[in-house]
Amino acid sequence: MGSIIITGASSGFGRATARKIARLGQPIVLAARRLSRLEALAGELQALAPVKLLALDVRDRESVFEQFGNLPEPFSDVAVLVNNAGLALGLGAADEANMDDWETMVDTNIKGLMYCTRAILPTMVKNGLGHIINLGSVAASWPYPGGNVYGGSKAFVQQFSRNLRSDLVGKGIRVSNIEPGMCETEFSVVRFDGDEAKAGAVYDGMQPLSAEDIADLICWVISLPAHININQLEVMPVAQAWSAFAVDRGD
Ligand code: NDP
Ligand code: 8X3
Repeated sequence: MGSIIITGASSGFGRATARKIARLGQPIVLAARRLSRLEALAGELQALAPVKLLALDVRDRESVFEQFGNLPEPFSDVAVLVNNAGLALGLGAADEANMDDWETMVDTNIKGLMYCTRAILPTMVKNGLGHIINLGSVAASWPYPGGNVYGGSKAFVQQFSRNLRSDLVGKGIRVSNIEPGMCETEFSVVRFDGDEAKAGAVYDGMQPLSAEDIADLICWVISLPAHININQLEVMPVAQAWSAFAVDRGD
């Protein structure tokens, strides 16, 4: 029975997935920067499953390889990696965007996900068994004003997930890219730099997805028989859909 690593387990999808998956009793590794949050979560879960906490910034390549490479028993044989840590910063137009925000999104959503994947893959290949679950977004496929680098980073996740499948075919490893639309977590609070009112307004008068909805999907994807690979799963709340093209009529 291999272990399950969840990055970004201190909030939102990661925390909800940890809560749900702990019921399986498999060893769980919870990773995030805010260790106090992980400690509180471990307090809830350790009666259900062995839990290991990692204070980890996925942007720190050395730390990712060091911490993932030195997991003790019974956590070292990783069966599932949920690459969930990620964020959006800002919703401004590209010509006004903050370069630091752009770099943080690239470093976290692209490079961090790359490091975690590369650090764990050799174990999975050696075992001939594994499942990488990446958290993409509808923003990977559908542009919206202010989505610029965030959407670009999730487009990387989409294509990287597919290319991983190409590299890993025949090695017993599954790769799934879950692409949610609007979901009320701390995502918008982070995007709007802690402005709770602005974040709350995003979900005013509509029913967004919940973190538990996404956790259910992640657990379902993992639970499928080993010969089934969900490549990509795009999910939106019913209250969200696409809009017409913007057309500049010069007025
Ligand atoms: P939350 O803000 O609630 O959770 C994000 C998690 O990512 C936190 O646990 C945070 O932990 C962690 N994280 C952020 N930066 C780092 C870092 N450098 N190193 C380690 N962990 C980090 O958001 P969600 O749960 O909504 O988001 C989870 C994923 O889902 C993200 O990849 C997001 O892009 C994606 N997503 C979200 C959608 C939504 O509408 N909510 C829709 C589509 C995709 P800590 O700060 O403690 O490090
Ligand atoms: C988060 C969903 O629609 O804000 O990835 O881009 S959205």
